[in-house]
Amino acid sequence: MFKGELPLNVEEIRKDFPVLDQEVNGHPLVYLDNAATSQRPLQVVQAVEDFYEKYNANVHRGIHKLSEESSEVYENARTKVAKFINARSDRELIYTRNSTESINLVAYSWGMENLKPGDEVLVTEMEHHANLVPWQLICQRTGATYKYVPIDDTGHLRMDLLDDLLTEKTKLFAFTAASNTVGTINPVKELVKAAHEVGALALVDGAQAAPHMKIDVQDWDCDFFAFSGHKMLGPTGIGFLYGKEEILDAMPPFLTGGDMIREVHIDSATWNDLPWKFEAGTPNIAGAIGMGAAVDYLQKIGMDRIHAHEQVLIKYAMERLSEVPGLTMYGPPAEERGGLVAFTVEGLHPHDIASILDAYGVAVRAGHHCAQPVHDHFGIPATARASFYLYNTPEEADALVNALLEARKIFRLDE
Ligand code: 7TS
Repeated sequence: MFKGELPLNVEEIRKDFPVLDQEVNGHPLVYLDNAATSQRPLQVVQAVEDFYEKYNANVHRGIHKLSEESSEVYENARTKVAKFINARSDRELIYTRNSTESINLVAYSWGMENLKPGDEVLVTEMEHHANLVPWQLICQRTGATYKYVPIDDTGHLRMDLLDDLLTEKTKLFAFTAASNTVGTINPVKELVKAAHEVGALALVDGAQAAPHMKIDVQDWDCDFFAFSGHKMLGPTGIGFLYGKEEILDAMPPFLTGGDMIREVHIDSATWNDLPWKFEAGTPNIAGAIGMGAAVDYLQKIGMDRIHAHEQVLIKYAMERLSEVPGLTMYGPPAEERGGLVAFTVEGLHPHDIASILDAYGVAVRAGHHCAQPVHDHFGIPATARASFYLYNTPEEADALVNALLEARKIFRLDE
């Protein structure tokens, strides 16, 4: 039983998340799949509803009341998100669909323009596929060499190899701030500095970091930062790319068409200012507006407190999980990771684990979590993963453990 104190008042917070208040298969829902996508509070749902109900109109277009209002709220949301990560200005914050699109934007726009044979792109073995496949492809197309920093068996990057891997040939170092599988929180500032020392740019995948900790892109000094709204209480289909203004300015457009232009003639076109240069076509207006409300919500609670809360939860969850016979957890100790843990149980396939947990109302993800190289490293095809967020409780970690003990019984592993 949990005896400590929780940094957050979960009872109050959960009132904003009615979706959590339901039964699944006759048990209270225990939602531990937050790394895949979070739930959204009423405030976010309301903001989206208000837009459609009261002032729906396209942005940056007609000079009429509704369009002016939607444009204003849409751009205010950008300001909120830009401030949330401490960008210097709104011009450095581009709306995309998700982290995947943000990374592809950099790969196609910056990569196709700047990479050539002899250049190197460095990634890491703990990346989500979204930060691997674009670089594999762009390296194939440009003739640049693709390299990676391996991880060790504790789920840390092999920092001892960094000096050899980062050279004057390296043009870009793309790495995650926090792993979605081993959970490791990487030393971002140190990695960015190492990239800059050899003249490379640093792209940070923030999909698993932005929802869970205070982000300061100026302090990190990263050149790009990609993150997704749907993992941080926002709607699906809205994501973000932060980039330093002078770098974004020098990059060619990614997608082209309406909105991203200044002037178009029948045989030529010029580009709009930042950030709109990278925002072709009608954007996800409702998504951006919902995200403004999500950022307000997160900031009201406080990112430091959210991080502290998850630290308490993951420490407790890992202690409890270690009581389950045959269970192996992958990655570093609780203090060095975000609020998620991937594990296997000897004799149980991760998919069987997930379906039995579901029978007890516990939602986890099973599979390779789009991080197959991490699983290759440990020589396993899949894991089950429990990922916590601000509305989770230690009692939910208990429910997870109890359901796992039931799974062992069902598969007669205790006989
Ligand atoms: N980078 C990391 C570290 C991620 O965890 C994810 C999504 C992405 C990038 C891609 O984000 P998207 O919003 O573009 O899809 N991770 C997961 C996950 O762990 N389970 O489902 C999605």
